[in-house]
Amino acid sequence: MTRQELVNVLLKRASGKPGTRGEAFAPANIALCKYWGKRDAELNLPVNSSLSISLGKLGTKTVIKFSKTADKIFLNGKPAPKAFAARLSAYLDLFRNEGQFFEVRTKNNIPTAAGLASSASGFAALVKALDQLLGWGFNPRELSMLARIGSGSASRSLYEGFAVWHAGQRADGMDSYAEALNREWPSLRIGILEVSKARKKTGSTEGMNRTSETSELYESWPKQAECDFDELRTAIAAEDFPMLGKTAENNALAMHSTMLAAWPPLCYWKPQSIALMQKVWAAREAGIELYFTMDAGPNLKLLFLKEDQAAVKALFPKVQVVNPWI
Ligand code: 2P0
Repeated sequence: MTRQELVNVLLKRASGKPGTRGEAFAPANIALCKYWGKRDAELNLPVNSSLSISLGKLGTKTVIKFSKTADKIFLNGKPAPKAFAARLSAYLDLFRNEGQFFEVRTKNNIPTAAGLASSASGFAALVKALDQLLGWGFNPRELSMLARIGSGSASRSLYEGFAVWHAGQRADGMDSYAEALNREWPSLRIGILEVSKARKKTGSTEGMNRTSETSELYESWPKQAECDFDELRTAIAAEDFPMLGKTAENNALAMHSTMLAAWPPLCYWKPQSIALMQKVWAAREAGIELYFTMDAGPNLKLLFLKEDQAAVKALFPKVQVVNPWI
């Protein structure tokens, strides 16, 4: 099945009438059980289910209107870079009628430098704004499927707080959607530790494809991810922070291990990333309940509880603390 065929199936369910404008916000999200590997690259269907936490007010706001001539795409108040605009226009092709163009203004309030201004909040905000402009009247599950075909992790950015993205089994991906866990954990905090602002050489899509095609260790990944997904759900239900932290950190390190065993090898870490990991391990040995997770990049995201915030800030003066619940 192609993306266009999937979109056509969903659009048959649309109920409303087009308006003149759409405006929406979607948060960035950090996976505690990672999405790493596709069972279908065309439809962005994942090998494993994943679980994330959204970053509250940090994310993307997007306004969309119709445009008379060509698409006009702005990022943070300026005409968007070519590659960004091309990716967005190609996505909009899935929805446009003949001769229809769009004006899209998208703004990130995530510090781009922290490597978090990913495609996730961008595609989620765009899909929500499109739903308003084109009057689809879709529910969050349907919107998460549309966001998914823009970028897999965007499916989870439809929600605040914890979100799960079910891998599903169907070839058409109609059972691969995200939903909210609807479970608040008000004392949970995320700390962003920036290691590098540089653009990564290998994007996530290429990275996960190379890993699943060449890494012997990838064979063990789906099984571990499935266990971690269940453990995290249990930890969240029980508000068991050590269990959550341990599972998330181990999941991230297992994902990075599959990459190191790929060929050519894939290592997103910088020397400073490793130094920071070791600092986290030393802090834990000294009795602080502190854990980390890392995505396809060199930056660390710390996980800790509000009561340890002062200790974490003392150890990592540059940490940017995010409260996911506001
Ligand atoms: C995640 N990542 O679960 C994992 C962890 C990176 C490492 O989702 O190809 O940009 O657009 O579906 O969503 C990044 O992958 O990839 C990602 P595509 P996406 O957050």
